[in-house]
Amino acid sequence: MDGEDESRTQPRVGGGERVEPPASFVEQANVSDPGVRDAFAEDWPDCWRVAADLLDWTTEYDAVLGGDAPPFRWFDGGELNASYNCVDRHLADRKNQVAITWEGRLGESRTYSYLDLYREVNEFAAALRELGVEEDDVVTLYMPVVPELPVAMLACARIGAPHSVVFAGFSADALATRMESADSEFLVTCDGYYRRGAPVQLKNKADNAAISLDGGVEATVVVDRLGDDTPLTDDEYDYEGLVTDHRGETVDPVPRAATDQLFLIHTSGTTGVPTPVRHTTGGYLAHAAWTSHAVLDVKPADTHWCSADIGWITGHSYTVYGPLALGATTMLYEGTPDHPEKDRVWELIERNAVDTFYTAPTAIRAFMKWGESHPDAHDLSSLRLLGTVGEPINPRAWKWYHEHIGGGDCPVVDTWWQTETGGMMVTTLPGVDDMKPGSAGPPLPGIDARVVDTDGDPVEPGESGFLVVTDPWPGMPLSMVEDDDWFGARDPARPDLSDYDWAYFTEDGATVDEDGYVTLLGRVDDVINVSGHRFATMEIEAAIADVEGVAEAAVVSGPHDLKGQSVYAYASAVESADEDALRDRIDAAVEDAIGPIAVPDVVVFTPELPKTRSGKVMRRFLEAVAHDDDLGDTSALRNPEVVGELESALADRD
Ligand code: 6R9
Repeated sequence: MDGEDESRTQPRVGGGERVEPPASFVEQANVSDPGVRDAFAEDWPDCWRVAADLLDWTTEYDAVLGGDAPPFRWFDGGELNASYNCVDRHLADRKNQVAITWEGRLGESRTYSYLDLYREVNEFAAALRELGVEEDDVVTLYMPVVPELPVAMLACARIGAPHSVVFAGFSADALATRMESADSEFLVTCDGYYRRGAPVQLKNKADNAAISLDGGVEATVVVDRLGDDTPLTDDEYDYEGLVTDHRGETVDPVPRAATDQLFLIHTSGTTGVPTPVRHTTGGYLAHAAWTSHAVLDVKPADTHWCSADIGWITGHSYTVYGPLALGATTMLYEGTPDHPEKDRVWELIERNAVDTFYTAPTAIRAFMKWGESHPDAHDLSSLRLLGTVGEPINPRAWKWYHEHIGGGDCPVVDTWWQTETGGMMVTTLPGVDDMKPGSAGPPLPGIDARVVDTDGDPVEPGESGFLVVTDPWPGMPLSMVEDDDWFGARDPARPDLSDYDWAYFTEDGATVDEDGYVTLLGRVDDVINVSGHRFATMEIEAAIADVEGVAEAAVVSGPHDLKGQSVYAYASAVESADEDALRDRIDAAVEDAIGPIAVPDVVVFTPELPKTRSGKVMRRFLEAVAHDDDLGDTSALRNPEVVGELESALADRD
């Protein structure tokens, strides 16, 4: 990779710096009209036609946006099928082009052309129907990143059955909670998968979840990933066997209303109870396709790699639905970035000549730590655009990514969005806007996102406030417009939005500069962002509080070089408890309740938690201790001596 740097850097007003997109990129960009923001603003909401135009509709919509109050109906009256849009319609032009290229953990690869994908999606859709899945039945997909996962998603979409993907790293309990919350009686899973080359069992977790479900599971389909003959009961089916039984069958894609549910996905709300977020067929798909086109600059001839697990929203929108709707090749990777070697990601980019790469700051920080010798050993010249998502990226990591991975001539898009938004909301357009390392950028055209103070008024440039979205957008979830409680008061630290006709508070803090570029400051609710994944502190606390020997527990976020934030748990033990044994039990309990990813990085034992006179745990102090920050005024505490004890407990640990 040569270091030729076409982009210039210059000081920016208000500090930081600006990086212009390289002219060679702008020339070929899907969206490069500098007037695009104004054009969208003048023609809102009809501007969103450009997104809908990327899709094929079986029935044209009557209005771009129906309803000026909830429930909003994007592309009202229109009908379409997501599986048709992601598969069938590409057959005419590119039936032999690779739709999915999969790189497995053991070094194996598999490719599916659009024709292969069409066949398997149809066959599996026929199988699901035979198992009794009807339109609007929710099918849970508890699977690692194997090609059968997008096949199952598209097969569900084909028959109008919403899918609910549950990340394979979640525990049996977490799976059961999500199946119950989604009222889902059908499950597709794997016997297991490989982690760092070693097999991990998954089916037994699914079995344990099924046992705890009141209604049980009507049918379970098992993908054979490990190759050991897992014994199956009468209501369990082998994936390969089902597909073979239905070989050559086709299933007509069911026309769905634009406002019909395409899928649901759970996210950690502040309350600690996983919240189902239900996305629509028309608005969501249009939003995912448009942002893949305008922000990731994906073209049909491209190989796009989004490194997120499909179990998270990022994988839904930018591994599966967006790139496939555009007819591109999407790459799936089952493994970890440092196995078998720390250059695995660069080797895969070189081998597959990846054009657009989308990953998370946590990964970039790890790459940086491992050093540039790993990317330098590979030819990364196929890359045209780089993206990040999931948490704020610090300017140093941004520049490292831009220089060492992009060779200085790939724009970097820092895309802010959420499970709730369905797709990107705040980011530069790579063919239009200058970039400012560390700042996500302006809201996308057609998106009204702003930073407001506690009164709901826009803040002055340079001041911080709350990020809110004050107009509906196509990728907004059904849950948001149907559930009045969605905006219910959850936190005293929230802005007053009563002056707006409608507004959504994102629970993120942010600042904005004089050019309208938004810099994210992190969550203002009790949600921890570990390696780009959301967990409510209450969810983890509940698991710890249940452990025998623990009297009381509180969880806050602490700093972490690589993961962004880490889970700090404070626990007071009952007198007789042995702390080492307790720590093991705490780890096991969190792993059982949620999964290994949420296990606390630090557990501090303390005789008591710091509390106000009214008995409320003072999280602010726990956070300050975790961050080694100044404690400020401790006079509100009933037991100020505890803070000193906590500090020395942490110091002993280091
Ligand atoms: C897509 C996704 C959403 C939360 C969000 C925010 C954080 C996401 C970010 C970012 C700063 C970015 N977040 N992208 N923070 N800069 N570019 O990650 O969805 O898992 O629901 O998380 O992630 O705090 O509120 P989700």
